[in-house]
Amino acid sequence: SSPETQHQLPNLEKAGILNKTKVSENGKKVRKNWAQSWTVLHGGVLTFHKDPKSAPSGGLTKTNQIVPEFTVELKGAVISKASKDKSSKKNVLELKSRNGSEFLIQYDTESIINDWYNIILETIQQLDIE
Ligand code: I3S
Repeated sequence: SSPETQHQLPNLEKAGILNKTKVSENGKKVRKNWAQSWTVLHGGVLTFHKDPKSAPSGGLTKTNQIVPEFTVELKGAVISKASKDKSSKKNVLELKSRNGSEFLIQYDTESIINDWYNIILETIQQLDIE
């Protein structure tokens, strides 16, 4: 197809360790469960993987290392810096998906959180203009 009709997925990609918790599902509040997560942004989708430490094997087997737990479609999502009442932790982002799921994302190193904030925001904006 011609370049005009090609729908490009955002080519923004990033992966790293973050702390995350779901805070709502289908618009309903759920109990926080903070855990470390190998987090991958690829093709406009953010995937949180299970904390290997939570696996029965303690993450010592290869198959338990990278198990997806939640995926968030960034099209139509909203990312913001969380207000103080959302968490007692520092450097917290709030990610709301179009289908009513809400996650908090946190990391003690501010620059790491800022990098994630910027790339998620940029991805959402790219998906908006498609
Ligand atoms: O927003 P909340 O309810 O104060 O969140 C805290 C609780 O989820 C707490 O666990 P319990 O559900 O057992 O009370 C967690 O240990 C805390 O980490 C949560 O608050 P922060 O401020 O860390 O997001």
